[in-house]
Amino acid sequence: MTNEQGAFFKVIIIGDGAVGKTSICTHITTQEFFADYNLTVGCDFFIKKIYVNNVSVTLQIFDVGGQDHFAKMRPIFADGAKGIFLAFDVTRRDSFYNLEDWYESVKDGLDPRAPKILIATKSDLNTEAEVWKEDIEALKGILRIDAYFDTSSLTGEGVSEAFETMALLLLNRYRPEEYSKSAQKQLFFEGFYRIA
Ligand SMILES: Nc1nc2c(ncn2[C@@H]2O[C@H](COP(=O)(O)OP(=O)(O)OP(=O)(O)O)[C@@H](O)[C@H]2O)c(=O)[nH]1
Ligand SMILES: [Mg+2]
Repeated sequence: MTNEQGAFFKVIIIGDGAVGKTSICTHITTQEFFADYNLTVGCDFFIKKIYVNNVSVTLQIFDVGGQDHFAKMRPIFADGAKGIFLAFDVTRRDSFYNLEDWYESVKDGLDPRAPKILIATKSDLNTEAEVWKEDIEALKGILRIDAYFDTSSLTGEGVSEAFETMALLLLNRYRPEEYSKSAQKQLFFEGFYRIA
């Protein structure tokens, strides 16, 4: 595995509407933050390149629209994903409890080795928190979560750490012949894409 070849992985981010999935993907790719809510129609995808120990890791992040209206499409977008972020809004307890159902709806399409990273969003609104440490510890056990991060797309807290950890876990879980970018013949540039 040479540095030039690099690694390429499809990952998905799931969670209820308005928890902040698109915001975190936007933050990791362009460092921007938008206060207005524009719901994701179907699915968007983002490309992010991260270096781990001098290996370039390209993440193709499928940002699945969380509104119920798009529920039927979830398994389609998850198909073949090599890693998963499960996102909940720390100020909305319902978004935390819904993650078990979310995971059920996509798990058949995931690679069985897929790293699972649990993400609490909106940590800048921590004074309004409705989800506590004990709840999070319990869910980590139930879903066999690999890593957990408190994040804010407004302040940037925890965002790069979450994506860097995903890249590291992916490199550790899969074999180079599976993730080699040239083997997958994928040509993408960093940024935002919309699936029509
Ligand atoms: N204060 C604060 N607001 C946030 C944060 N992240 C997202 N928001 C706001 O939450 C709202 C929803 O964010 P989105 O990123 O669009 O949510 P989403 O999960 O992509 O929603 P769907 O596309 O419908 O699934 C927007 O108004 C964002 O500005 C955060 O870290 N802090
Ligand atoms: Mg969205």
